[in-house]
Amino acid sequence: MERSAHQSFAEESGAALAPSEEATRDEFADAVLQGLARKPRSLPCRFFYDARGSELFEEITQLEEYYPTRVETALLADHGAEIAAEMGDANVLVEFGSGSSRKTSLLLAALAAVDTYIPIDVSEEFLAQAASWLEERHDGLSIRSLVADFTSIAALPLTARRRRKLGFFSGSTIGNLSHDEACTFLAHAARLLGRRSAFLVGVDLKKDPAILIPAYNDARGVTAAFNLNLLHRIKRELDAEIDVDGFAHDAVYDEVHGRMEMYLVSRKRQLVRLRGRTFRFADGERIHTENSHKYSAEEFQALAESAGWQPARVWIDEDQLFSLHLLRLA
Ligand code: SAH
Ligand code: AVI
Repeated sequence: MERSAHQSFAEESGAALAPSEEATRDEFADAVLQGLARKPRSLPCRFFYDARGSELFEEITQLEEYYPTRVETALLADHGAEIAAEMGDANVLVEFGSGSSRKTSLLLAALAAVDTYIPIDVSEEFLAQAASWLEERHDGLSIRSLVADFTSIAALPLTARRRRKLGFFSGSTIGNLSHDEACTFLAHAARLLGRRSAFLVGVDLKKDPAILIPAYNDARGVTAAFNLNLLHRIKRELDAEIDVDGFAHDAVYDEVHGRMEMYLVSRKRQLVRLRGRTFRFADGERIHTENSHKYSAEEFQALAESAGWQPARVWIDEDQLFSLHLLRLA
């Protein structure tokens, strides 16, 4: 694939570049066919984020029950000066899964030496909107958006080379990876960011399931709509035959793995047809759509160390809901 061509063009234009629509659709179709054929059935959570899915995620972040965004934003606002004291000479901010970049603005306000921002996200429309929103607020900031899967991106644009970089991975998106995937990702980010860099990672803490469950099953049904949008997307983009109303959202806490799990549950016996294949669902049969792992501060630090990072600081709110870790590379 023309990844390097995309990146060199990005280098010249600063535009957000994406693989062709066809390549993206084929990758989506392959993942859905494989995921529905598997038992138990599962779909990768990165496909939640089409334009509608990203909008619904933003709505989730405004919900009373969904504390992570509110608490992490407050941590960034309260500790900006301390973050700057640790990493204030960084010139390039590289964000993984940047979404709306609302939290980024707080970080940029604290980090005076940052002149280049590289947001990486699979949600193309959202990247473009976020870039114009940030451009209006941060004069002279150069933005190099990359439409890419952050787990497999090969290199950063040339403009980041030999400059001091701070990585940012907010929202506890790292919790959507398994422990092994998170370790592989952290090691991959260390290679991308390079020597003398640091990484600021937002991680949701383990807590009472009575707080977690409503956060993933809110009273207004926004999380349900976010989960079900994956089926709407499959129907819309892949021309699948699916009765979306024949599925329901479910969210449970798995104590053993320390994670929230989301499912789409078939409300009846039914068939789903896609690209010449038929999938038979029993009444009550589930499709697993997302894990959200929760970590104690010590568990996350041990994971980061096993990936080659040195834990430097951790900030936690007084209710012990969310943690913000600063990791360093020698
Ligand atoms: N960081 C933001 C957004 C979190 S939502 C915040 O804290 O509010 C997760 C974001 O990661 C979405 O914007 C989604 O499109 C993106 N994303 C999820 N999986 C991804 C992947 N594998 N590669 C790149 N972006 C991904
Ligand atoms: C993006 N990610 C960290 C969110 C989470 O909490 O796992 C996605 C989400 N799923 C349901 N609500 C929000």
